[in-house]
Amino acid sequence: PIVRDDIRTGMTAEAIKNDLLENLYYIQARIPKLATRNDWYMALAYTVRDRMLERWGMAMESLHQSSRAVCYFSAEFLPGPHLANAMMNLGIYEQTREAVAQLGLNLDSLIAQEGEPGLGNGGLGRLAACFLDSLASLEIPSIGYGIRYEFGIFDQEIRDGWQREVTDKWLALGNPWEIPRPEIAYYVPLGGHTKQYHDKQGRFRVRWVPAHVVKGLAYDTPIPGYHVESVTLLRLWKSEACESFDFQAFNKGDYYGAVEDKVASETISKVLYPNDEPSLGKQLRLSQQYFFVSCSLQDMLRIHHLAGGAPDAFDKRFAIQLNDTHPAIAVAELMRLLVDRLAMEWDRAWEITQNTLSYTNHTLLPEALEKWSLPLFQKMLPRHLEIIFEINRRFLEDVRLTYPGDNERLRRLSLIDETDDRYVRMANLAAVGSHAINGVAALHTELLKETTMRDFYGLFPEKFLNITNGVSPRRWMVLSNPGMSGLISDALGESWICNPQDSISRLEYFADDAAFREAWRKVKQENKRELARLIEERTGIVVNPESLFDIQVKRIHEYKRQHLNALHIITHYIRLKRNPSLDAPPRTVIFGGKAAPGYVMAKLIIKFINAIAEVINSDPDVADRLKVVFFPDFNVKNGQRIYPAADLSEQISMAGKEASGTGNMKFSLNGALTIGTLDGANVEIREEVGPENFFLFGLAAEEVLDLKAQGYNPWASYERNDELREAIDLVRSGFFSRGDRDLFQPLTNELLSRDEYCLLADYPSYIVTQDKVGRAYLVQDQWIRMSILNVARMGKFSSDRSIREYLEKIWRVESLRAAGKQ
Ligand code: DL6
Repeated sequence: PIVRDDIRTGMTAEAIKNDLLENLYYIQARIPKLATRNDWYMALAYTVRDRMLERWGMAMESLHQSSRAVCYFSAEFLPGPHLANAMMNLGIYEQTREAVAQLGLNLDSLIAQEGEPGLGNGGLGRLAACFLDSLASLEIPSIGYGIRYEFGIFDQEIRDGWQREVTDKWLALGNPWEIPRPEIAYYVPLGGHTKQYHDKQGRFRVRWVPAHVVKGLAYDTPIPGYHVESVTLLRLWKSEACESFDFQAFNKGDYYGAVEDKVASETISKVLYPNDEPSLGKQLRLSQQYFFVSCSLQDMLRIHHLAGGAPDAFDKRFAIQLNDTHPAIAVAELMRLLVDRLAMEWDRAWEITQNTLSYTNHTLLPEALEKWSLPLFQKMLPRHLEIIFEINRRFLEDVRLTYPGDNERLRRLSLIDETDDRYVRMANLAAVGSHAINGVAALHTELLKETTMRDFYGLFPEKFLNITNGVSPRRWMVLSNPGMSGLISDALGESWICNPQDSISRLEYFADDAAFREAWRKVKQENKRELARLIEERTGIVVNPESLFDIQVKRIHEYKRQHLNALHIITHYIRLKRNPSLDAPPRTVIFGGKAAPGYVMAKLIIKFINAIAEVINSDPDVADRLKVVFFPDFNVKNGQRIYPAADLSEQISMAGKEASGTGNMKFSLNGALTIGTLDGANVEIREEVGPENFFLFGLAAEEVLDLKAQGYNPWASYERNDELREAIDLVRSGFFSRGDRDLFQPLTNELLSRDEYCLLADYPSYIVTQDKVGRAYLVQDQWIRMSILNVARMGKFSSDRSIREYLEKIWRVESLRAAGKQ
């Protein structure tokens, strides 16, 4: 990094301290004596941000100059707390620690003060954040575009074992990381109708006459790269009324009517929608999607124009990645802007649109594939519906030529679903309007081609490719697990941090070094002690840090099968009660994750886990052998404490359902061994770490399909397996619900009658494999070897590798370094 000691943003402890005091006085308006912890945190955040802004200036300049930039369109970004990550990336961690210590403050407590910007639900939003980290670290000219939700994902509290949702107040104490840009604002029309006319050249044109217009304001957050001079821009849009008052209404004395429009407009960026709930009928969600996409495209056209670019060269300047279908309306909006606003011919506009856009699919779950009812669409986006009809007309004409007479196929490919009522299919729109379509793990992409997007694959196979997800080794190793990262760096030097794929494999040699293994074990032990302290603080449960930490943290969903894990716990409990001298290591099973507020079964699963925990944790017979914890409010901040402490990572979704998973990568990169099915990226993780270092169980995706095709009968599985029957009967008897036999009936009934996610079919092999895990853990030295080998072989799963693949295969964008612009 450049040393600038002579100016305000110097990198020495002295310069940081001076800036910190200055920010405390002049931004927080506090003297040290009266400053609260939050004042100090804010002043420190501004101090760190100051050190990014110079780089920011350079980044903005190069964005305006560069030949091509990446724009990542995502309705969700889950960046996690910024402070510590920014200090690490800027290389000022130790100087800052010293600076705050000189003022009598503790850096860790200031870091802990930062709330979580929860602008995402889980995997998809967190992936977007890892991608921004990699884009910045690889010095790629790029912008992340999204929504500045006033209320992000809810905070989770557990009351009497049930999830309680609490409003997320992430902006309540101020957000020092964002820079409001009131001058960067765009008008976004909504509703109304369209009018046809002829322009001066006599050409046929369409004008949209909206019913109302909202304004989008830009809020910028700099995302620093690791030890580079570059930052990436995260630009989030906040909605506002165009005019704060409707003066006509105001003059008539209708004060409340006048503010109504203001309130309605601001609602658009108010709250993040939870996933796992059908989007049908959620008008606000469609406005959110359109709102942020329109602001972002208008912004890109402005940047392009300022740089002197002609509209015709838009696709040379920008590559847009659609993160799932949430921003898929971009296909119609870009067409509208090019054709209606910039008077471009349809065919050329269509070429530009397709060249610019590419689409990532993140799910095979049919209920997650977005579709919008036609009347709703018509009411809100009448012009877009016309454009979509025209795209569809031309597209289906081509399809007819390729498959004459195949009306069934035509119906499936159409952008309009006419099965029951009529809907706009957003995945079809994204597929037709993009030049590339990718899945997020090898298996997922294959299944996408064979199932969900089979017809599109048949039509344009060349568009399809796989890019397996990855995670940032900076946040998920260096920052979260300094002990382990330090050991690796002592052994290998630091090059692995930016290039794990090439360099971390050298760690394999150290697996044979007894002293290294011992050091590794101690680091894991310390991380577990830390987590045990946190668990006690948050839940009051005391756990033994010497026990096997068996962890499943992720959204609660039936397909992820947290209840299969629970069935294993019950079986293990029954065995321990029966045979106190059972040869198995003490275990602590830890769960974490939120359930969508309207997902009744997921919420019941949380209650189920807590109910089991209550009984087991208070049973003195198993006190030293088994503990169950539900860690409340799983988020990025808590994840940073949880992943490094895991011995065993539970990746037990029904095969064919988890698109990729990224938690599986975080665990393994922190030295946990995986028990998992052949699902999502588990398949590739197993390939990399070696089958001998991975605990595989369960049906493969094809076997699941076969089983279902034959007519799966879960009741037969229940009857066939004594331990399974005993476990389920114990639940049904009310043993875990204070005698209430009804409480968990929806859960047991589903398992015994339908068992959509094949828990009972996979139960026997899961139990056998868990036994294997237990035995392996008893041979500690061998376990540690496997743990080291897991980390050594996980280099592929860095998000830098994913981003390089996007760059080469889809975006064709050069890094600033390669282009010699820095
Ligand atoms: O690709 C990121 C992440 C995957 O790792 C998960 O497997 C997948 O479930 C998640 N998908 C979603 C889809 N939401 N919608 N729509 O969150 O993406």
